Amino acid sequence: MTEVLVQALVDMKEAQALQRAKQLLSEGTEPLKILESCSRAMEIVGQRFEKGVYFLPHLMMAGEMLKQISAMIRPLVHEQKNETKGGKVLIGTVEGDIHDIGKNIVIFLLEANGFDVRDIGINQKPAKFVEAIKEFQPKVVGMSGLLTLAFDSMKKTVQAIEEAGLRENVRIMIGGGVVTEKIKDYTGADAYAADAMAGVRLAKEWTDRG
Ligand code: B12
Repeated sequence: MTEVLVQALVDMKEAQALQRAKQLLSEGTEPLKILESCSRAMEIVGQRFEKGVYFLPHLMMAGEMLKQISAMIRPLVHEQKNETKGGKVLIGTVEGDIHDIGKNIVIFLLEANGFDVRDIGINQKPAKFVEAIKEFQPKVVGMSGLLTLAFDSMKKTVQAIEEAGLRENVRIMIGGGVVTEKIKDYTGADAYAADAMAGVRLAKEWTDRG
Protein backbone atom coordinates (compact mmCIF):
# COMPACT_ATOMS: atom_id res chain seq x y z
CA MET A 1 0.00 0.00 0.00
CA THR A 2 2.71 2.43 0.96
CA GLU A 3 5.15 1.08 -1.62
CA VAL A 4 4.03 3.60 -4.26
CA LEU A 5 4.82 6.39 -1.80
CA VAL A 6 8.25 4.97 -1.00
CA GLN A 7 9.07 4.61 -4.69
CA ALA A 8 7.87 8.12 -5.55
CA LEU A 9 10.00 9.59 -2.75
CA VAL A 10 13.03 7.60 -3.81
CA ASP A 11 12.56 8.65 -7.44
CA MET A 12 12.12 12.33 -6.47
CA LYS A 13 8.63 12.45 -7.93
CA GLU A 14 7.33 15.19 -5.71
CA ALA A 15 3.79 15.61 -7.04
CA GLN A 16 3.20 11.86 -7.06
CA ALA A 17 4.62 11.41 -3.55
CA LEU A 18 2.45 14.16 -2.08
CA GLN A 19 -0.63 12.97 -3.89
CA ARG A 20 -0.07 9.39 -2.70
CA ALA A 21 0.48 10.52 0.89
CA LYS A 22 -2.77 12.51 0.73
CA GLN A 23 -4.61 9.51 -0.70
CA LEU A 24 -3.26 7.13 1.95
CA LEU A 25 -4.36 9.52 4.69
CA SER A 26 -7.82 9.92 3.21
CA GLU A 27 -8.12 6.13 3.01
CA GLY A 28 -7.43 5.99 6.75
CA THR A 29 -3.83 4.79 6.76
CA GLU A 30 -2.22 5.41 10.16
CA PRO A 31 -0.07 8.58 10.08
CA LEU A 32 2.73 6.70 11.84
CA LYS A 33 2.76 4.10 9.09
CA ILE A 34 3.23 6.84 6.53
CA LEU A 35 6.10 8.30 8.53
CA GLU A 36 7.71 4.85 8.68
CA SER A 37 7.50 4.62 4.90
CA CYS A 38 9.13 8.04 4.61
CA SER A 39 12.01 6.89 6.80
CA ARG A 40 12.41 3.79 4.64
CA ALA A 41 12.54 5.95 1.53
CA MET A 42 15.09 8.29 3.14
CA GLU A 43 17.27 5.28 3.91
CA ILE A 44 17.38 4.45 0.20
CA VAL A 45 17.95 8.08 -0.80
CA GLY A 46 20.84 8.20 1.67
CA GLN A 47 22.35 5.02 0.22
CA ARG A 48 22.17 6.48 -3.28
CA PHE A 49 23.86 9.63 -2.01
CA GLU A 50 26.67 7.54 -0.48
CA LYS A 51 27.15 5.68 -3.76
CA GLY A 52 27.40 8.94 -5.70
CA VAL A 53 24.19 8.27 -7.62
CA TYR A 54 22.41 11.14 -5.88
CA PHE A 55 23.86 14.52 -4.89
CA LEU A 56 23.08 17.34 -2.46
CA PRO A 57 20.10 18.68 -4.47
CA HIS A 58 18.51 15.23 -4.13
CA LEU A 59 18.91 15.34 -0.36
CA MET A 60 17.37 18.81 -0.40
CA MET A 61 14.47 17.65 -2.52
CA ALA A 62 13.95 14.62 -0.26
CA GLY A 63 13.95 16.94 2.75
CA GLU A 64 11.43 19.21 1.08
CA MET A 65 9.03 16.36 0.27
CA LEU A 66 9.30 15.03 3.79
CA LYS A 67 8.58 18.43 5.30
CA GLN A 68 5.41 18.69 3.24
CA ILE A 69 4.24 15.21 4.20
CA SER A 70 4.97 15.96 7.88
CA ALA A 71 2.89 19.13 7.55
CA MET A 72 0.01 17.05 6.17
CA ILE A 73 0.23 14.59 9.04
CA ARG A 74 0.76 17.05 11.86
CA PRO A 75 -2.83 18.33 12.20
CA LEU A 76 -4.18 14.77 12.13
CA VAL A 77 -1.90 13.70 14.95
CA HIS A 78 -2.89 16.80 16.90
CA GLU A 79 -6.55 15.91 16.42
CA GLN A 80 -5.95 12.69 18.30
CA LYS A 81 -4.34 14.73 21.05
CA ASN A 82 -4.13 13.07 24.39
CA GLU A 83 -5.14 15.69 26.94
CA THR A 84 -3.28 14.10 29.84
CA LYS A 85 -0.70 16.63 30.90
CA GLY A 86 2.88 15.63 30.25
CA GLY A 87 6.08 17.11 31.59
CA LYS A 88 8.52 19.51 29.98
CA VAL A 89 10.83 18.33 27.23
CA LEU A 90 13.65 20.38 25.77
CA ILE A 91 14.89 19.33 22.36
CA GLY A 92 17.40 20.45 19.77
CA THR A 93 19.74 19.33 17.02
CA VAL A 94 23.32 19.37 18.25
CA GLU A 95 26.20 21.54 17.08
CA GLY A 96 27.40 21.02 13.51
CA ASP A 97 24.20 19.33 12.37
CA ILE A 98 21.27 21.00 10.62
CA HIS A 99 18.99 17.99 10.03
CA ASP A 100 15.66 18.64 11.72
CA ILE A 101 12.88 16.70 10.04
CA GLY A 102 13.11 13.78 12.47
CA LYS A 103 13.37 16.16 15.42
CA ASN A 104 10.24 17.97 14.28
CA ILE A 105 8.35 14.69 14.04
CA VAL A 106 9.42 13.85 17.60
CA ILE A 107 8.14 17.28 18.68
CA PHE A 108 4.72 16.93 17.18
CA LEU A 109 4.26 13.44 18.59
CA LEU A 110 5.36 14.64 22.04
CA GLU A 111 2.93 17.56 21.82
CA ALA A 112 0.16 15.25 20.69
CA ASN A 113 0.87 13.26 23.84
CA GLY A 114 0.44 16.31 26.05
CA PHE A 115 4.09 17.27 26.59
CA ASP A 116 5.20 20.86 26.91
CA VAL A 117 8.03 21.00 24.39
CA ARG A 118 10.65 23.68 23.87
CA ASP A 119 12.52 23.42 20.59
CA ILE A 120 15.87 25.20 20.54
CA GLY A 121 16.42 24.50 16.86
CA ILE A 122 19.35 23.20 14.85
CA ASN A 123 23.13 23.42 15.14
CA GLN A 124 23.00 24.23 18.84
CA LYS A 125 26.12 24.52 20.94
CA PRO A 126 26.37 22.70 24.31
CA ALA A 127 26.18 26.08 26.08
CA LYS A 128 22.84 26.76 24.43
CA PHE A 129 21.40 23.50 25.80
CA VAL A 130 22.70 24.40 29.27
CA GLU A 131 21.23 27.88 29.12
CA ALA A 132 17.86 26.55 27.95
CA ILE A 133 17.78 23.88 30.67
CA LYS A 134 18.36 26.54 33.32
CA GLU A 135 15.59 28.66 31.94
CA PHE A 136 12.96 26.08 30.98
CA GLN A 137 13.76 23.46 33.66
CA PRO A 138 12.69 20.39 31.70
CA LYS A 139 12.66 16.86 33.10
CA VAL A 140 13.68 15.44 29.74
CA VAL A 141 16.28 16.63 27.24
CA GLY A 142 16.31 15.29 23.69
CA MET A 143 19.23 15.65 21.32
CA SER A 144 18.95 14.93 17.65
CA GLY A 145 21.79 14.32 15.21
CA LEU A 146 22.16 12.53 11.89
CA LEU A 147 25.80 13.14 11.09
CA THR A 148 28.57 11.02 12.54
CA LEU A 149 30.14 14.22 13.83
CA ALA A 150 27.01 14.79 15.92
CA PHE A 151 28.15 12.01 18.27
CA ASP A 152 30.98 14.19 19.60
CA SER A 153 28.65 17.16 19.88
CA MET A 154 26.21 15.04 21.88
CA LYS A 155 29.02 13.87 24.17
CA LYS A 156 30.19 17.46 24.68
CA THR A 157 26.65 18.58 25.41
CA VAL A 158 26.17 15.87 28.05
CA GLN A 159 29.51 16.94 29.58
CA ALA A 160 28.49 20.59 29.59
CA ILE A 161 25.22 19.69 31.33
CA GLU A 162 27.23 17.77 33.91
CA GLU A 163 29.70 20.60 34.42
CA ALA A 164 26.84 23.03 34.94
CA GLY A 165 25.62 20.79 37.80
CA LEU A 166 22.36 20.00 36.00
CA ARG A 167 22.89 16.34 35.14
CA GLU A 168 20.89 15.08 38.14
CA ASN A 169 17.89 17.19 37.13
CA VAL A 170 17.36 15.76 33.65
CA ARG A 171 17.11 12.49 31.77
CA ILE A 172 18.73 12.68 28.37
CA MET A 173 17.60 10.84 25.24
CA ILE A 174 19.30 10.93 21.88
CA GLY A 175 18.09 9.98 18.43
CA GLY A 176 18.46 10.44 14.72
CA GLY A 177 19.62 8.29 11.80
CA VAL A 178 22.50 6.11 12.88
CA VAL A 179 22.35 6.65 16.63
CA THR A 180 22.56 3.34 18.50
CA GLU A 181 22.91 1.92 22.00
CA LYS A 182 26.69 2.09 21.59
CA ILE A 183 26.52 5.78 20.74
CA LYS A 184 24.36 6.30 23.80
CA ASP A 185 27.14 4.79 25.93
CA TYR A 186 29.73 6.93 24.14
CA THR A 187 27.85 10.17 24.71
CA GLY A 188 26.80 9.48 28.30
CA ALA A 189 23.10 10.00 27.53
CA ASP A 190 20.52 7.93 29.45
CA ALA A 191 18.86 6.31 26.45
CA TYR A 192 18.58 6.30 22.71
CA ALA A 193 15.35 6.08 20.76
CA ALA A 194 15.21 4.32 17.41
CA ASP A 195 12.17 6.32 16.33
CA ALA A 196 9.94 9.15 17.45
CA MET A 197 7.41 6.95 19.27
CA ALA A 198 10.21 5.32 21.27
CA GLY A 199 11.14 8.85 22.33
CA VAL A 200 7.57 9.53 23.45
CA ARG A 201 7.59 6.29 25.45
CA LEU A 202 10.84 7.26 27.18
CA ALA A 203 9.51 10.72 27.99
CA LYS A 204 6.37 9.16 29.51
CA GLU A 205 8.44 6.74 31.56
CA TRP A 206 10.71 9.51 32.83
CA THR A 207 7.85 11.80 33.77
CA ASP A 208 5.94 9.04 35.60
CA ARG A 209 3.33 8.50 32.92
CA GLY A 210 4.76 5.14 31.81
C1 B12 B 1 17.02 15.09 3.96
C2 B12 B 1 18.50 14.99 4.23
C3 B12 B 1 19.24 16.18 4.26
C4 B12 B 1 18.58 17.56 4.19
C5 B12 B 1 18.03 17.86 5.61
C6 B12 B 1 16.83 18.78 5.60
C7 B12 B 1 16.31 18.98 7.00
N1 B12 B 1 15.66 20.10 7.18
O1 B12 B 1 16.47 18.17 7.93
C8 B12 B 1 19.80 18.47 3.78
C9 B12 B 1 19.81 18.64 2.30
C10 B12 B 1 19.86 19.83 4.45
C11 B12 B 1 20.98 17.57 4.19
C12 B12 B 1 22.27 18.07 4.33
C13 B12 B 1 23.38 17.26 4.57
N2 B12 B 1 23.40 15.92 4.67
CO1 B12 B 1 21.79 14.85 4.85
N3 B12 B 1 20.43 13.58 4.66
C14 B12 B 1 19.14 13.72 4.46
C15 B12 B 1 18.47 12.32 4.40
C16 B12 B 1 18.26 11.91 2.95
C17 B12 B 1 17.16 12.16 5.15
C18 B12 B 1 17.17 12.64 6.60
C19 B12 B 1 15.77 12.56 7.17
O2 B12 B 1 15.08 13.58 7.26
N4 B12 B 1 15.31 11.34 7.48
C20 B12 B 1 13.94 11.08 7.89
C21 B12 B 1 13.75 11.34 9.38
C22 B12 B 1 12.28 11.19 9.74
O3 B12 B 1 14.51 10.37 10.03
P1 B12 B 1 15.42 10.69 11.32
O4 B12 B 1 15.96 12.05 11.25
O5 B12 B 1 16.35 9.57 11.54
O6 B12 B 1 14.38 10.77 12.52
C23 B12 B 1 13.64 9.69 13.04
C24 B12 B 1 14.34 8.95 14.19
O7 B12 B 1 15.74 8.86 14.01
C25 B12 B 1 13.93 9.71 15.40
N5 B12 B 1 14.71 10.84 15.90
C26 B12 B 1 15.40 11.79 15.23
N6 B12 B 1 15.94 12.67 16.07
C27 B12 B 1 15.56 12.33 17.30
C28 B12 B 1 15.82 12.91 18.55
C29 B12 B 1 15.30 12.33 19.68
C30 B12 B 1 15.55 12.95 21.02
C31 B12 B 1 14.51 11.14 19.57
C32 B12 B 1 13.94 10.55 20.77
C33 B12 B 1 14.26 10.55 18.34
C34 B12 B 1 14.79 11.15 17.22
O8 B12 B 1 12.62 10.17 15.09
C35 B12 B 1 12.43 10.32 13.70
C36 B12 B 1 11.11 9.70 13.31
O9 B12 B 1 11.01 8.38 13.73
C37 B12 B 1 19.59 11.45 5.12
C38 B12 B 1 19.57 9.97 4.79
C39 B12 B 1 19.06 9.10 5.95
N7 B12 B 1 19.26 7.83 5.84
O10 B12 B 1 18.55 9.57 6.92
C40 B12 B 1 20.88 12.20 4.73
C41 B12 B 1 22.12 12.09 5.61
C42 B12 B 1 21.76 12.18 7.08
N8 B12 B 1 22.86 13.31 5.23
C43 B12 B 1 24.13 13.12 5.12
C44 B12 B 1 25.08 14.11 4.73
C45 B12 B 1 26.51 13.65 4.49
C46 B12 B 1 24.69 15.47 4.60
C47 B12 B 1 25.62 16.65 4.25
C48 B12 B 1 27.00 16.64 4.97
C49 B12 B 1 25.78 16.69 2.71
C50 B12 B 1 26.75 17.71 2.19
N9 B12 B 1 27.74 17.23 1.49
O11 B12 B 1 26.60 18.88 2.42
C51 B12 B 1 24.75 17.84 4.70
C52 B12 B 1 25.01 18.16 6.19
C53 B12 B 1 24.63 19.50 6.63
C54 B12 B 1 24.78 19.62 8.15
N10 B12 B 1 25.77 20.33 8.62
O12 B12 B 1 24.00 19.05 8.90
C55 B12 B 1 24.54 11.70 5.47
C56 B12 B 1 25.21 11.60 6.85
C57 B12 B 1 26.40 10.67 6.84
C58 B12 B 1 27.08 10.60 8.17
N11 B12 B 1 27.09 9.41 8.74
O13 B12 B 1 27.59 11.55 8.70
C59 B12 B 1 23.16 10.93 5.30
C60 B12 B 1 23.00 9.72 6.25
C61 B12 B 1 23.08 10.47 3.83
C62 B12 B 1 24.07 9.38 3.53
N12 B12 B 1 23.68 8.11 3.64
O14 B12 B 1 25.20 9.66 3.19
N13 B12 B 1 20.61 16.28 4.35
